[in-house]
Amino acid sequence: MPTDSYFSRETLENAATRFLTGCPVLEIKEFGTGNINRTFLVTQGFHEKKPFLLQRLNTKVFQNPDLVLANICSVTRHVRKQLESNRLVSDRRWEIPDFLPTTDGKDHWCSSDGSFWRAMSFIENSHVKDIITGPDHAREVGFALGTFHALLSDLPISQLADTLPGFHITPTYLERYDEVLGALASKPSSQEEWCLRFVEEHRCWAPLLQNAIRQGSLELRPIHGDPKINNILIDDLTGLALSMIDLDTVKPGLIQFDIGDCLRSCCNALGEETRDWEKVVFDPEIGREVLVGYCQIARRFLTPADFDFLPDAIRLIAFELGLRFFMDHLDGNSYFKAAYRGHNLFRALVQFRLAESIDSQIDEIRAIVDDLR
Ligand code: GN1
Ligand code: MG
Repeated sequence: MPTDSYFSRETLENAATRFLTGCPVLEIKEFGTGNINRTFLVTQGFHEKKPFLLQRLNTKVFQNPDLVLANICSVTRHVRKQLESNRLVSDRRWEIPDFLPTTDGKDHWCSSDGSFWRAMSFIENSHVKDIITGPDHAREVGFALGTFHALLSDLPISQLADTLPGFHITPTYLERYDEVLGALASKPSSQEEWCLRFVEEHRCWAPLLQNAIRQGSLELRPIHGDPKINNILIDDLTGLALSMIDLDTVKPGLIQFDIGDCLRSCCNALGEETRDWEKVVFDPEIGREVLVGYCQIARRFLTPADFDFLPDAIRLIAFELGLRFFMDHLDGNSYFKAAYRGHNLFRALVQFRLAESIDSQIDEIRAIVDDLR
């Protein structure tokens, strides 16, 4: 398996041509900010041929890539059918990313070193942002997630495989974290100490959603799995949301994971990559706008229990992501790409600080959720 730091032009071009029909490659450049996969924008040599996205799936994380592709196909097929028969988003542009077949009709290409390559249509005249630009943008992000959930609300979860066992199961992350801690040899730095203390003081949050599933209060539904702000495409022209991208994590789960993940990424004006972690705060007013947009389309299928668990779920998902980053930092950064020394530690500090800020405003967040019921 090649290292994650470098792909030669030759390697990339070799992969790209598997998805091309007789057209030369003009340019290939790295695209987006994903923490797991590598994504490249490929521009083709003939003017009339559209650019497309070439991706190398991280098969250390997605150990069953065929199932990942099968899930995406089930979801996109279902959404296409829904769009033909209902009017949920009939008044706006709404697009679904498409896989491109290889020249011999397959949905991916494996290179001799075992790399798993696939290609997707590039949705033009659209953009993503890493930080919310204002209330309209926040409502659009919420609307996109609500649309995604609404379009999938009648897809039986039996049609989706669990492609990432343990994903969003906070108690399982804690168990692994305890193992990593047990094997730790070096003395923690002051920032690591802060994280260690934070986890110890708040580990009681971890079982909330798993208990809710066990007790039958919440049920599994098809979820996106990674609906952070920069997975929602915005139309350049109208400013309206037009797609949810990055469908690798679609699987059965709780919509609370998705809503929590969306809010923790939208309501942090410094973004999840800031090093200024001490200044990170959760902005409940942005949260309100995201939820207003979400409920505009999703209220019809939300149960009272769905609302009950939301405030705590938002806090939990920030805590969980912090724990995942921190664990990876302690464990040699083998899961999340790290661009500099301490990168995953800073990411952890940001999420823990966010969870702390959510905790200190939990009554206000509860009141916002209650307003929307
Ligand atoms: C990862 O690779 P990316 O950026 O799409 C991660 C998500 C995290 C996210 C945090 C499969 O997503 O769970 O929320 O980083 N994806 C996986 O930015 O673990
Ligand atoms: Mg992702």
